[in-house]
Amino acid sequence: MSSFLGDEIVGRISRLAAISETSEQLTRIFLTEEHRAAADLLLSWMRDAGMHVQFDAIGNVCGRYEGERPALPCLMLGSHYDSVREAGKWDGPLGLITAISCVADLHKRERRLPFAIEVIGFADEEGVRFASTLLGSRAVAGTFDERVLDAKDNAGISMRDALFQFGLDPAHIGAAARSRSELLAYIELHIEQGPVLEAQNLPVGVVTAISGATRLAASLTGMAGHAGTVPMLLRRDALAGAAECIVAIEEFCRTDRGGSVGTVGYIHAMPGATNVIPGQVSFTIDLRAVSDAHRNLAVADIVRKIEDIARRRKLLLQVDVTHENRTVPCAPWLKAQVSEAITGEGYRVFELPSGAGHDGMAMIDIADVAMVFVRCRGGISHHPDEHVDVADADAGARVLLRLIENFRPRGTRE
Ligand code: HGY
Ligand code: MN
Ligand code: MN
Repeated sequence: MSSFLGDEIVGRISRLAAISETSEQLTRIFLTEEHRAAADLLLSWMRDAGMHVQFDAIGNVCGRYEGERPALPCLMLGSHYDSVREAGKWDGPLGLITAISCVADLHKRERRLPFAIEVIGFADEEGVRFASTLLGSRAVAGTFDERVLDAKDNAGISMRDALFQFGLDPAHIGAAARSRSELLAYIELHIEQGPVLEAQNLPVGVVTAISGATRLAASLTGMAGHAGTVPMLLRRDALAGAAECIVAIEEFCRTDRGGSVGTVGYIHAMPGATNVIPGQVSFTIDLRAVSDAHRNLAVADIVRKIEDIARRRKLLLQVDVTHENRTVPCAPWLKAQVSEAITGEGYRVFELPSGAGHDGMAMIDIADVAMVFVRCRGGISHHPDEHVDVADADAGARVLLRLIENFRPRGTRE
């Protein structure tokens, strides 16, 4: 089957994936050399697609393809180009590269629409380096919380200093903000990161809502000591306490009828020597649920559980919320246009929620949002085995291009 845009997209996915912290695995973190190199490549592709380009005040890449006349409001497309550690190469870049390829196709045909198109690559959706996420899209939405500039990475570098070292001035982040009047809508194509479309034997799906999430940073302080001389009953072992907390979080979520999911993705024990009882442990908690109300109840229950464990073990507990996002519904008027485009490409329309977070959770503050999901093999994501078949990449591109060319701003008569 001829691959309309799929081959170009797959080739670019691989080229971008080669820009990584290490050659063995894909890791591309906010405000690093890899961030800058990836931005340069993406900006070159945007230029080639006939867009005016900009690298904004927080490191997002932005391309604008003018409409029938200058200064028209835009349909904004995009996704993120940072990654988790040892990531797959499709999470983020598929939506961004597909949007660029769609604009390039319009440009090749010298097609201009009654609105502008802007494609934006967000610099930090995953929040790996500073534990706070959606930094690029929050800057665009004008909701960037300056307090996060004091957050420090694992090397103790603050975001403020990292921005300066990268060549950006934190004082200018406000310049990245856009207003609602400039945007007609925000639409993001993204891999599903789950197994549902594969089970439905469908290449694409319509997202109904983006699940909210709460991220917490916990630390337990006990008493370091000699591994050979301190009797077990006299220990205040912070790592054993953290282990009990982690099992309690898993047990809570596994038995929770409200369908919450809890993950401890990072843990650090100090001083970190084989023959020393850990005196200090820090770990993260990522908690999600099908509704915001249930997620908030689950967070409260889990914090109470780890408080009880800390008290019983005579450990000092500090737990802080580092990130919180409400569940964001996709706009019915936009979902209808996504469904039309899917039908137009000959596929059955299937709606599904997103368990993963996306930049639309920030962009909702300045535009209605919609998402197109593309099937990924085995639903695997945040893993090197993450994969999209070229035919599905092509299907996603054809649906997105049809959606763009038939897009009608809200309230437009049919
Ligand atoms: O964590 C998430 O759901 C997204 O991949 N940042
Ligand atoms: Mn991700
Ligand atoms: Mn993503």
